[in-house]
Amino acid sequence: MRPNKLHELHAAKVTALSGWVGFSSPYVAEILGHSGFDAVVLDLQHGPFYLDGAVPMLQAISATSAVPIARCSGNNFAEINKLLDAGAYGIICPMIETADDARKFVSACRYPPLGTRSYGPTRGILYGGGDYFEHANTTIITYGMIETPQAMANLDEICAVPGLDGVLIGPSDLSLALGVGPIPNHQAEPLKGAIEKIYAAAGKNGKMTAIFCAQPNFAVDMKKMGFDLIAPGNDAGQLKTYASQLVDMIKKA
Ligand code: 3PY
Ligand code: MG
Repeated sequence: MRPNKLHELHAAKVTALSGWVGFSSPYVAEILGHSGFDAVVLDLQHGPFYLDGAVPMLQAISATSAVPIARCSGNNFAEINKLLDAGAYGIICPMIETADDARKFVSACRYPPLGTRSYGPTRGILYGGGDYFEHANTTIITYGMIETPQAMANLDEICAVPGLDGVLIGPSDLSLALGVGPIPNHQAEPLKGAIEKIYAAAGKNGKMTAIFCAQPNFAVDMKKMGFDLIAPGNDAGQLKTYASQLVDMIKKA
């Protein structure tokens, strides 16, 4: 099976960077895949597309060296199975709140005897290779998102769930959970302490650490902290930021 570069970067203690696709566009997925990112995430939670839209984007990512990852819209067995069958090499599950949520999520991603994933890797076997079944359970990465008050209360139990490879912090929802607005300020409490707490709990349990950071200085600080995977914003934010800077720079010239 084609290896998962994110496992290799983690073993080498190198921070991986991921693009994040909200546009319903294979072309955008392909552009991000050719931009130097180690992975590209398709966002089925907040992006305006469903499974039919995700498949051509996974095909587009195949033409690049980026690892195809999908954030599912929820902890849904059928959707997770379809995304994996379509060739996703990792699933990010939003709003994991309890150890039971995490176990249910992991089970959907793993073939028996480790889990309950159903066999039928229609496109996964094309992208991954003929020995897909033998290696899928150890190649595919499971990230549970920590972003609610319940998740913070159950943090240690969630991080201890076997088969959960990593935790991914959603700083906007986490900030809302902590009683501050959705624009994260990682340099101030309460978010600063919450990130440190999640990072420590993940490390104690041997889990990978991942975080979405819309602001560049946020991403740089998280890299310095040692996060395994950082998504420095999404396609829409990157386009808006660059376009605004360009207009500003030329107008001032
Ligand atoms: C959050 O910040 O809540 C996220 O889910 C990132 O996309
Ligand atoms: Mg969120």
